[in-house]
Amino acid sequence: MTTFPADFVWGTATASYQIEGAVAEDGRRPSTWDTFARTPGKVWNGDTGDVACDHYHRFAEDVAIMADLGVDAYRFSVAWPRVVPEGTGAVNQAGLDFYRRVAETCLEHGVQPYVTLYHWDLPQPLEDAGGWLSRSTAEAFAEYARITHEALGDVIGSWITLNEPWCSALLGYAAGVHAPGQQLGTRSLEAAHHLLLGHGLAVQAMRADGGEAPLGITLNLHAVRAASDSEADLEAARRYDGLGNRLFLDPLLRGAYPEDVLADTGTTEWFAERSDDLATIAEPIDFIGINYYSAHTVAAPEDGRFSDPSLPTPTPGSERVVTVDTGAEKTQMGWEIHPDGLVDVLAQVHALAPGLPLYVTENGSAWPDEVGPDGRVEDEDRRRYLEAHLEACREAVARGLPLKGYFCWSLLDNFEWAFGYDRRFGIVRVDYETQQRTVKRSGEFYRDFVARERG
Ligand code: GBH
Repeated sequence: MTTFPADFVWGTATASYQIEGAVAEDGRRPSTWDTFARTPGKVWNGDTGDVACDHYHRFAEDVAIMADLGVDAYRFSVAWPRVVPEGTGAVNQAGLDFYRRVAETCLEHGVQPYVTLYHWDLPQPLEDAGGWLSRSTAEAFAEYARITHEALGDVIGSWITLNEPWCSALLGYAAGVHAPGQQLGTRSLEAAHHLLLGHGLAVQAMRADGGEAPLGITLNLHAVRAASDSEADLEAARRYDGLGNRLFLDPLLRGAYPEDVLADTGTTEWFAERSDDLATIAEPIDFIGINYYSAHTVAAPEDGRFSDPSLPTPTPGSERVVTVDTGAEKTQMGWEIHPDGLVDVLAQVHALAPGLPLYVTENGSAWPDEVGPDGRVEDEDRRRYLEAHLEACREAVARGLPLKGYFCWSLLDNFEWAFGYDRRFGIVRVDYETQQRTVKRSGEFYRDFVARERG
């Protein structure tokens, strides 16, 4: 059996708005997610991130739990509205101090801090000025990245500019199920472009600031399979892969947008006018992070089964694609479980950028787990999902893919965006009444797996 390299990084991941709470403390100002969560009907049960896991006050306990689990690294995100509360302008030192405390506590426990600069909490004033539809947001992001890099460069092991720009652009500006909740169809691709430009400008700004820490970006990649070899189904798969993966991978790694996707969405001209940005977007990076949850089998709809192109869709230009239920087991999110899809997406990126180090920066699953009478959480479903995907990572390494690390999503149960607290992804249970943490069976499994692999 292949063993993981000795320097393979084992980690856990979280994101600021999902865990911190303390949304009005020490100078933090509202983000688009504060606004969205307060808008009736947007988040299940009216949940907000106001308190969440109270990590802002309990981070030391949470880092200690990671140390007990024996992980090497912690991927957390910095909240832009803590550091530059209005999006541009005045810097809030208290915000930077908080993340320094988190990072230093990690280092004291031998846990390497990996920072994501943007995990969806855009300062509200920037949204009011056009959000990611506006080019100036990209420039503001680069300035915030420079400030944060300058302040924390000595304690951060790796920097990730954006988390999942596909979600920010398509779920935020097309499907409208994430903040800012807009349904603008193909204009969401303009948001995608400004996110990618913001990434490139941020990489340039951080490079100019100096330092050795590797710089990268995290994408949520969709493993895509055609339901059959028919031309129509292969075409559906091309469209789904185009919007879900290549729209982001190609400009970042090849310096060019996929022409078929622009043609499908009628955006060729808009993008042509901005072709000068591609050199910035393709600024060389040191690694790419991949968030992987599921594989998607797609087909062309039969007559009469076209989705209505006027309805909001996360995949504008792919209205003529249906997702097929393969009968595979699903998690509580309804996402099919396909561990081999993880190997597929890693191979897809590797083919595009041979030699570029790869990290799985998120992977995990939601299940309706419960605390048993003995106080234990026997989350066998989550444990099995985790084990199967860790074995997929082993397979990727065995095939020679340059996979350097794995971060389990998530350390803690947390605010699961539009689903509020109703979905639990943690390997550590959070009781939202008492804020008590309980390591689940899956967490113990991860601890033992990592210990065994280290030898
Ligand atoms: C991640 O996004 C986020 O980074 C993280 O904050 C979040 O808590 C975590 O996942 C769990 O959701 O086509 O209906 O099968 C995940 C992005 C995008 C993954 C949609 C699943 C397919 C849904 N997700 N995707 S579906």
